[in-house]
Amino acid sequence: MQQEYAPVTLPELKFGYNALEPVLIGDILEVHHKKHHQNYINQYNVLAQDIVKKAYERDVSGVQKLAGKVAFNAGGHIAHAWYWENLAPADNGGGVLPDEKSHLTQAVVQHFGSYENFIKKFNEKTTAIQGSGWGWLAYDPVSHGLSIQETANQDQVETKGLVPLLTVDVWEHAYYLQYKNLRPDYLTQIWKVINWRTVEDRYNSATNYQKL
Ligand code: MN3
Repeated sequence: MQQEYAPVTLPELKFGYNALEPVLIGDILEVHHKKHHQNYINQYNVLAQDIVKKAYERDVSGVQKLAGKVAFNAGGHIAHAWYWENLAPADNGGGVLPDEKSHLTQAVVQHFGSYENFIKKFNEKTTAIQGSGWGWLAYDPVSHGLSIQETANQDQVETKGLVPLLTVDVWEHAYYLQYKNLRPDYLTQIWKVINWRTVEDRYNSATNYQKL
């Protein structure tokens, strides 16, 4: 007998919708979290049950047809959950770079020269994503290297075997209400509210370094 399906639920933000102003206005954050993120979760919950049902019915073709939609909505949930964790109000750690002794800082300097250069390259590459997608700082557990990655739609760097450390949503719904078509302006401002502690924690966890 099948177990009862336990739906995925929307993770709460660790800050209020207005807490990232003036970088991101409250309207953007509220709609983005309550509507967009919630919608990926709702779709995922329906599709996850459908695909399990098809699998139980040995409807392989039905499973195959749903798989892409499941991946899209699962990706939408996973990426947004990362994104919210990557953000923090400017008066509560947002934008504060890790200190120079940190393992993450050493790796960023080794791979990009400095945080300033990393941010410049990240913004160039992420601005250039055509249509909707995400920019990432990712760790490769095989080469131990860091890289900037771009993915389309709700695609995840984990499917490339990489560990996501930082992600920025560049779907228009992430900035349009405030920045209109100016994705580069959104990307310039977003670093003021990036929660580097979470990036550092993920790096330390991925590399098994102890937090300094
Ligand atoms: Mn989004």
